[in-house]
Amino acid sequence: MNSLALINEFLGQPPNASSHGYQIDHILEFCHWFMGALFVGWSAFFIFVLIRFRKRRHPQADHLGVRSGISSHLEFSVVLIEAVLLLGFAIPLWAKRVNQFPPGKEALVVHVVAQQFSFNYHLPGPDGQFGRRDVGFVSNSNPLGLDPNDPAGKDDIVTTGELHVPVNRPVIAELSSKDVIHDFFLPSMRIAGDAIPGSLIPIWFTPIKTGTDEIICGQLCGLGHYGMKGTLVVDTPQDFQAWLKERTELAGGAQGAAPSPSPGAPQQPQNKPPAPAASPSPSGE
Ligand SMILES: [Cu+2]
Repeated sequence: MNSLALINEFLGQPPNASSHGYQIDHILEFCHWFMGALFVGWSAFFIFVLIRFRKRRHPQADHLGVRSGISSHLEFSVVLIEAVLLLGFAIPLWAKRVNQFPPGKEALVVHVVAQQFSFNYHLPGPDGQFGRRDVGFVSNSNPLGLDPNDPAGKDDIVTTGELHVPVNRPVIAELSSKDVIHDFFLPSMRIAGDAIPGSLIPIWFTPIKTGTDEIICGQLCGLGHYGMKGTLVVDTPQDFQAWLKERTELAGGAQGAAPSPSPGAPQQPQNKPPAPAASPSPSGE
């Protein structure tokens, strides 16, 4: 297998660090070797016919062409190998990635909100519940628009640039975007997913190695796209808990400092900018 794996190294793939990544690596390796064999085979055949059917030897064209069945057999084998790759490996692996999500209780769920040109991460904090978000609350100090009146959001953790996850535990990342289409790409986890405005797209992976890896944006999303990089830190469970605690304390401090609306005011969206009374909102907001 090591000589097969050479091709991934040659292509510049970072070492795999996720539980499913080896399957993707195998498909990549096999496809590249198979395409290499096809390239060499067809090139040899091309050179062979150039020499074999040169004009000096065959001044008259032969209108019957090839009479042996060898080319049909060859083409059938190529189709067969490709069908096995697609039906036997690629589609089942894809189905597993998009259908068989780990149960929410077992996994770490994180909201990934892309914007030009960074990724924001939203974790639920110790209570395990995500606070409500609303575009009306978005500001420089509140990039995700967390509702300051929602008690579930008080302990939420919001970070930019660096995402911490624990090792050997499934991570479900729910992708969304504030502006254009981005792509949350974790090369070492062998997973990527588009972040599309108006959509919530979940992806999942299980890190199997601690360490620091790169997060990049996989869609050309604007002039600053090249700089849309982040860091994925895979911690031991203890380190992850310590990080969570530290971030929760930081978040608590920040939330406490935020001005809260008067307690007697009517309940829900009093922080929203008032909509003009005459025009009903077409978005149904
Ligand atoms: Cu981007």
